[in-house]
Amino acid sequence: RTPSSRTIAPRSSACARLRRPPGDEFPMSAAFDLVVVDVHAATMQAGGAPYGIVRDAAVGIRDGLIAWIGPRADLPAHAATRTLEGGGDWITPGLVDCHTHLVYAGNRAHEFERRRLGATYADIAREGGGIMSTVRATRAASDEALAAQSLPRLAALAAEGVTTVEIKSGYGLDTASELKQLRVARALGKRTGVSVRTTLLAAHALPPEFAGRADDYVDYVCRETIPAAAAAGLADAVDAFCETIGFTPAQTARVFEAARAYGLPVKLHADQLSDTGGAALAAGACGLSADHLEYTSDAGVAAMAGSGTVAVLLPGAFYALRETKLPPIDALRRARVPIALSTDCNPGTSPVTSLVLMQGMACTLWNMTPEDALAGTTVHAARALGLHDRGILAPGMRADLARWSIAEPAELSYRIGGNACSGVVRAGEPAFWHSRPA
Ligand code: DI6
Ligand code: FE
Repeated sequence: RTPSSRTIAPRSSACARLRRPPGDEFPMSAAFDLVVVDVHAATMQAGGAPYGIVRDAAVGIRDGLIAWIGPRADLPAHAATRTLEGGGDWITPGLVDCHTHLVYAGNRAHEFERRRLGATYADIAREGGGIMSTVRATRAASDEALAAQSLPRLAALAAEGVTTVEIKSGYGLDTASELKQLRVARALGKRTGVSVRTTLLAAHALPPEFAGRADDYVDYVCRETIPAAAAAGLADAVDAFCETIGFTPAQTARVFEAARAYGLPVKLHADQLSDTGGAALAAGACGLSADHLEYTSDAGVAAMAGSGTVAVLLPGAFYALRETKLPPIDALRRARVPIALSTDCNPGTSPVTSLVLMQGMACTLWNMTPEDALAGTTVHAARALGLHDRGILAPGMRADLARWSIAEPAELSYRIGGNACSGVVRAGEPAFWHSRPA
């Protein structure tokens, strides 16, 4: 066989289109914008080898999508405008960080230090610290200042293979400031090339203006903030903090109802510090995800089973809060609830900007397997955002992929620290691709 004779010009060439007989899909040849070779692929496709592994793989990319993936020996004869050599590294789907609060202003390191020196949360709250200090700083920041302070956090995630990030509001707690957070989140996505999904979390905490009037604040969120976010097209979903120190299940249900009225899907901070029935509430509302879940009961897990609601677990907050109650991982597994992992990047309880580290912590602290951990930052994390076009490497999916200088996929969960990410392609565009010393 003579590949060159079957090779056609790239699809972008008008000539190739004109010459192409109707219905002829050129099964023996193809045109790609980009081809990735000399890699092993953990495709995360289910039903085959662990991790969906394809050794000595090649990927053909066209129009921002994966057009072909398989063993390099089977790569169709093709024309490609560009080839990326992987140097024997591994590739995975681009990672998806599906629960972050990374757009905020200020810094709470001094509170961390004071607590280590003996101050209590109550002392710090009395002095106006804690979450309200972040709210004050975020309200006071201009769009530019907020973006400048938040950019390094997004950049750190992106440098470690994250190609999609969810970013919540929740440090504005008034309509204008909540919208400012969402606007900055979207702008950071444009600026960095990372795919950003925004979530309105106005029901995160009670702002000082509504002290003692939580129901009035929920009214305000439902009548003003949700409609304004929907009208501006700034929110992809709505979230709430359902907790004894947050909002009650009844208040949460009202937030969900308002979200539904505006066609916005919901997610929930559920059962993080106590069992308030949050997991069942989220599943009952057809939520995209229920997040945290340390205190979720068997009944909560049963409610999630078969609901399609993804369990998003957050090892960084578990660690930083010195939590000892493990999320019900075995029960979730038995109930076949998909489990995602995320950084929960926030200044109070999870100052984390490494999603890969969350994989390792989930394995070591919770006994998850490295394969489940990688599924948790790829395919299941995408589903937690309602995204079905990414999270696995397969034809038709967005060509979001991360390259890693590792010897096998388990190394992503095994290593603690360092950054093994050696390349990223986002929607078919190389963001970086390090050549390795020979
Ligand atoms: N759960 C948490 O642990 C954080 N928010 C939430 O919903 C706390 C956020 C903060 O302290 O800034
Ligand atoms: Fe959170």
